[in-house]
Amino acid sequence: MTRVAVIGAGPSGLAQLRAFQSAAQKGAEIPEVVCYEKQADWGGLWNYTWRTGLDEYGEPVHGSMYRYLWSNGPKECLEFADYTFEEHFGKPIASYPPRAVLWDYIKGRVEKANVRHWVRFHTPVRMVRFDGETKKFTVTAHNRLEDRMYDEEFDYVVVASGHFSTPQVPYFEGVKTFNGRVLHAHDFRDALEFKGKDVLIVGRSYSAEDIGSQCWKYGAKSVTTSYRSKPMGFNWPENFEERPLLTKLENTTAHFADGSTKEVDALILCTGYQHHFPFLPDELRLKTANRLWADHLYKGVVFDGNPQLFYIGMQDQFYTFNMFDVQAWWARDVMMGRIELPPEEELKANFDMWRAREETLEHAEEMIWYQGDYVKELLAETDYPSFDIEGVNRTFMKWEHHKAENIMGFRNHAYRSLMTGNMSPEHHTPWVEALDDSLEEYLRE
Ligand code: FAD
Ligand code: NA7
Repeated sequence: MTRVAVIGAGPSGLAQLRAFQSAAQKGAEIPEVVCYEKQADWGGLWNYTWRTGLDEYGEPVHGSMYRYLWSNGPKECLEFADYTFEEHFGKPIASYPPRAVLWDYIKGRVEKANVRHWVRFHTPVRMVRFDGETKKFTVTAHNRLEDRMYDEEFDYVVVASGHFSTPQVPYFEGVKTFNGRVLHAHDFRDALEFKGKDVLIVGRSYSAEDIGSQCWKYGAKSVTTSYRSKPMGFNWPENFEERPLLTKLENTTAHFADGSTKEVDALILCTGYQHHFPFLPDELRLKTANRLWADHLYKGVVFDGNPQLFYIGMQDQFYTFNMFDVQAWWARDVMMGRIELPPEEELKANFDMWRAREETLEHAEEMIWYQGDYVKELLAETDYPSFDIEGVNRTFMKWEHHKAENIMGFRNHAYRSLMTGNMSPEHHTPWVEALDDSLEEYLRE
């Protein structure tokens, strides 16, 4: 029997499990699927942990999410086409759910699909090897509950271990003797730690924007973000400002590229993450920057060095859950022989076409249409339920507009579901006043 190993049970890995289960549900004979997950539960980053550094077994902590995190984009843009929010919650809900609500939703679909027994929890994958003669992979995994390592053979491997967990940490002069707390976004957990403090953030992307906004919301005295390329340019509140790049620190004084200085209590490096796969040998390991068209992946999914190896969710993301779904459905169909991989030249030409277009992209709007077109291409080749991708793009456009209008108020808006056609209600409390991020509070009438 054909055997498939899935590494990771976050949204990408779970998309792969659901893809196979949905084929089985329709009567197809499916391969045996084994999913290895190093954490105690599924949901990937959405499964919050209070831990930082190393976990209870001494493994690097996967989680980068923090308390009070609310979706940074409309939920209507990530909705599963085969399992709507309305089906899960029994009613339409507001558009920017906190983490616990999204985690509940992700879990709901796979609980319904009844695939938990495919997952081996507490089991990090240590190594994957490929034998060119037998065309089989050997996966070495470590069962941490029994503290036992073992090998198993597979025909296909799907890497779904995420790429927002291993921080990219630049050095700044004087950081060694800075008299305040220094951390990377990966280790940020609770904004209340920074209440009353002057916080300095390096970075200008999602983490800088959201961690800065959170620190402000939970009472930081001031927030200063520092950019390398260009400012985010939102209409920030009065005690929130953007400055050019940090050049050095002297005790508690931060110096910036424009010659200005500021006294700060804490430094949070929101400087991004590395694609990090310590369990893969050189010839199978994906090496790419965080970009919309990742290096080495044909159709954004198949590893160019080995057509039995797939990667899900490795691109930079506007689209998330439903993009992972179409990728997983497509990979499934290759593994099940429903899609025949085109010849190498054709795959390469397809890759070059997407890469060339990626290199012309300048604005977020163009990037969103680009990723939407990519989702469309894969969707057309599988039986994943079709959905209105242009409608999703247009919802992203509204989101961009709402952010530009009011960065601390964009989450008060509501959008229409592209899956059910129903309008979502406005949330009962404006985001800046909503300090309790629990599922119960969010769903309260
Ligand atoms: P992950 O969620 O990272 O899951 C990977 C899984 O693989 C984990 O469970 C991990 O334990 C497991 N794993 C890793 N290594 C191994 C190993 N060696 N062996 C076994 N298991 C392993 N997206 C949105 O749509 N909306 C948001 O608001 C949003 N906010 C975000 C906020 C933060 C702070 C971050 C970091 C990301 C955010 N994202 C958001 C993007 C996020 O990447 C996706 O939503 C999603 O979690 C990606 O799913 P994934 O399965 O690819 O990766
Ligand atoms: P991103 O989106 O990869 O952004 C990384 C940011 O870090 C980006 O603004 C970079 O600046 C900045 N960066 C990286 N290296 C440096 C150095 N050396 N100096 C200054 N600035 C630097 O990561 P995020 O953590 O923001 O977002 C990741 C995910 O988390 C995302 O999908 C969200 O949904 C949540 P640049 O812009 O290149 O000038």
